[in-house]
Amino acid sequence: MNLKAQELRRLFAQPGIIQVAGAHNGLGARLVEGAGFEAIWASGLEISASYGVPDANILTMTEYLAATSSINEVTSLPVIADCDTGYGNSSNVIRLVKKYEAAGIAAICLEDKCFPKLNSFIAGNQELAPVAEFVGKILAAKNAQRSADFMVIARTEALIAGFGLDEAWRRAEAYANAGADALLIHSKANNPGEIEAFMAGWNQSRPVIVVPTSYPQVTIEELTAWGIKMVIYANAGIRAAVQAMTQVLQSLRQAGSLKAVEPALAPLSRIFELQQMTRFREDEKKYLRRSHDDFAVIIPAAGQTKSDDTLSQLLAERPVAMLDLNGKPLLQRNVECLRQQGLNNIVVVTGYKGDLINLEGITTVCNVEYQQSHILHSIMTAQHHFANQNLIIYSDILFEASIIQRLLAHPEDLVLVVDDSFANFTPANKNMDLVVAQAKPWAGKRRLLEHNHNQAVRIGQQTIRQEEADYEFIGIAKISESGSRALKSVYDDCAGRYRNRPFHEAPTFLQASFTDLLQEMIERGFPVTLMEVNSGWMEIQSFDDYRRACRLFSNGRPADHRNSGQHDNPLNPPVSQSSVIPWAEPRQCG
Ligand code: SPV
Ligand code: MG
Repeated sequence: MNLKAQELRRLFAQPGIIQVAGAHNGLGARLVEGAGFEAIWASGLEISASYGVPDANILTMTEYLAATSSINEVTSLPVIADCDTGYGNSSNVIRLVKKYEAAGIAAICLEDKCFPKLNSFIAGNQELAPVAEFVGKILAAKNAQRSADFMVIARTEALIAGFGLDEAWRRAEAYANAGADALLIHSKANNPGEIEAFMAGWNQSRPVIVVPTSYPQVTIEELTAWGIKMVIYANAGIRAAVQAMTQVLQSLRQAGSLKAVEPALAPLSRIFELQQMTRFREDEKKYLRRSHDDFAVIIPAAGQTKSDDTLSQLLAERPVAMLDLNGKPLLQRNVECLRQQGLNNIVVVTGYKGDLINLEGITTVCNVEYQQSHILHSIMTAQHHFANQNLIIYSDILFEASIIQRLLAHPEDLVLVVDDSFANFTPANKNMDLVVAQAKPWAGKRRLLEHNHNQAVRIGQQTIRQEEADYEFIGIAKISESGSRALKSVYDDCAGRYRNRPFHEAPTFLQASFTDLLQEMIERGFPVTLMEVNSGWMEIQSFDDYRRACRLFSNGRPADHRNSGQHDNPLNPPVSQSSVIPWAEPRQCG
């Protein structure tokens, strides 16, 4: 069934004249439909012009069909394909009909000139095909169509070729007798006189179509009065576009500024509308599944980070997440890294100077009790935004994508990213989240980290001495769907029991750290799995950390440790404090 052909037949069957406009692509089709026309003429002239070649069968049938299909695909209107002479003889016509009908085109129009045709308004070379030959093409077309509704329009160029009305009537009648569904009578006269005369003598056996390009003064009322059934404004669209584009481009070139021509430009929003961006967005929402759509990333950034040194001056003005690292806040760098991993649902819990956290595309939730509470409360403030699976990422760390990739692929339910390198130096951070593990790290040995299945036995900041600790929790955790359920239920249970009482290392439940809840889960027998890393992350807890981070991003991307020149050595920045201070510009954290 060809629904567009059915619709075109319905238009022919109803009273009144059908108004049709030409197009050569999907954009033109949308404009024609938007203007209220009832069908679209896939114009050979427009399609050829859009390629910058003459309307003389320079293009192939495949190219015309591709353009016609691009029109048909974006419009609900029936499309009438201008198929010139059929691109060859009757055998070419048979294949053409199969192809156009299969593409959902409502009708084809064949003209009785010789192949290759030349546009009717170009003088000379307008030789007509013998009537018998063209009748053969119509018979071939009608016989090749599959659905009864598909229409074959026969166009006579008798008036164009200068053979007069008698020849036009003779041919029109022969084509009607061969089964043509409608007749297009073309004229290049500068007034509609011969069209009116043709209609006066026409036997009315078939509906008649006209293309008034050369007699634009004719009115719809006149055409209707003469019994014309369809008028095709074949090339108004492309001529309007060429006129407007020429003027704008010339003015633009002269003025050297877009401002001069802006009033003549459609706003970009109009282009987006013609591209159906709204529909595209809705479809994306409905159907687009990104690989990690079932994850939320929860970033607790509510507290005021304390620092012993110069960094505290910066942190007095902004949360650590909004510290500027060479032109971008720390949080933005992390958000970009997460998005690159397909993690788009990012929830940041704000508190201290929370209004500064205003990155595009993130969700913010405010922990109004940030002054009295600690990180666990911040994380759970966002619990209504938890997804099936969740990542918890502290706001004062920087990390490489590879850590997130490994973590996302980790099969266990509650996974903490841990590092044992703290044992090799004296960290600035006195409050490390230390972990005692079931299996000791293989100190001084090379190891395959992916094959190391280890679990936490204890976790905390105060009750574990550095000497007994195996790992440091770096502040990144993955919690699966069942892990998230367990975490919530343990949290709810403890919230009731420990309301104003000490909870592991915390003086009250409200002041609990994430590690206190993890310790509780370990004690309740929930496996807390460790994913070991030996590098690929850093925290910003001192001015020195901060300065190193700025250096790392000094090229807009992390410096390559192996190849960094002496001035880029992040471990030994040669610059003074004042020369690396990029926060002098107020925009950075605003
Ligand atoms: C076309 O639009 O390609 C036509 C109509 O065939 S005309 O250009 O008037 O011949
Ligand atoms: Mg044409």
